[in-house]
Amino acid sequence: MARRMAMKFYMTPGSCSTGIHILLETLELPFEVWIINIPAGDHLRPEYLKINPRGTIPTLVLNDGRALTDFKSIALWLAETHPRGKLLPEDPALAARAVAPGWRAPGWRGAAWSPMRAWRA
Ligand SMILES: N[C@@H](CCC(=O)N[C@@H](CS)C(=O)NCC(=O)O)C(=O)O
Repeated sequence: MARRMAMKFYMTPGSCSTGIHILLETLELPFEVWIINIPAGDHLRPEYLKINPRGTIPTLVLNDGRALTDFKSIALWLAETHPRGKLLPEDPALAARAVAPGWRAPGWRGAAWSPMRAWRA
């Protein structure tokens, strides 16, 4: 029997990446979890920077090897490639409205804010 490919999900428990973890579980997708220990500096190791040069989590490596390295991009990709999960409204106008304000709301991870970034300073 053919084995289903699993995406690789790089995350830190208790961080913003938990939101993507919930989406992956909600959609019942096959994925491997790779823990990135930020306090230990895993996110700045060369092998991780090869995958995500920004050195942040979450990262989702797709089955074709491409890496999505931003919370909002991953969430949008999941919503658009798995419409049965109804993560976004079917009506494009409503979906646009749902995404636009969400870009600034806490539920959709804000790009500029990071409590962990201070650890690097
Ligand atoms: N724009 C990125 C930022 C992600 C981000 O800043 N993640 C934090 C954890 S919540 C992180 O990786 N911090 C480590 C660092 O900035 O050094 C996104 O929205 O995915």
